[in-house]
Amino acid sequence: MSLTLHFHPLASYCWKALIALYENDTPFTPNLVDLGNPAERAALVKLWGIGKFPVLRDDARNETVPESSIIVEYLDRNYRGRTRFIPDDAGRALQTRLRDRFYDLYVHLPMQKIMIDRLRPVDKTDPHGVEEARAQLRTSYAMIEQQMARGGWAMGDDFTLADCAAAPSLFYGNMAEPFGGMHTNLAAYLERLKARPSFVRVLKEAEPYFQMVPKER
Ligand SMILES: N[C@@H](CCC(=O)N[C@@H](CS)C(=O)NCC(=O)O)C(=O)O
Repeated sequence: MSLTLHFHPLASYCWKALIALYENDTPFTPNLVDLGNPAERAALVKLWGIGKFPVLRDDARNETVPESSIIVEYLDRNYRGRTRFIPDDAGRALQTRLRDRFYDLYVHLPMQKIMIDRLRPVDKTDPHGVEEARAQLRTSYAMIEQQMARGGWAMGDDFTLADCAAAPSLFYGNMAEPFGGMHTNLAAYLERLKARPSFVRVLKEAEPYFQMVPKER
């Protein structure tokens, strides 16, 4: 088995890579990294100086691939399966990458901001930054609500990279800043994602760690 995923089962960006691997039953060796363990953190930093996961190591091709979107695209290119993450059509490929950027930058990052603030010492929290993140999430939710009026996946009929990005960001986003009753298309999209077998598996594997998710104070 040439692929190793360095990850943690609770980490939202790692879910993106796991969903892609599980979609196509791509064989890989999971390496659970405990960032609280200095040796394990140092080993991750050696692979990718930024020290964030997921990181995919491919011994067969002698490549180390960081960044969840790049990992999913790398799998699509080199370990292609029944689910294609980037459409062949150049225009649709660009739209797919745009939706992936949208979910990472305008849902995932503000969600992380809110969650990580909960871990800060009480005298070091950033209420203004958290309020900005909440406002960003509400703007993004309203846009997704319109996009998803047609049902289906982020790009329509086919499950793509954009859905790999949407699943973790919306799952945790709904915890950080709940959708509220008026976003029915958005809520229905998250339910479709949660019923997708690849994501069902990710959530099941994360379950033993869910008590580590930071709670609102
Ligand atoms: N842009 C990166 C973000 C990765 C990221 O933020 N990973 C988080 C876990 S979800 C992490 O490694 N956090 C640990 C840290 O920042 O020390 C990606 O798409 O992979």
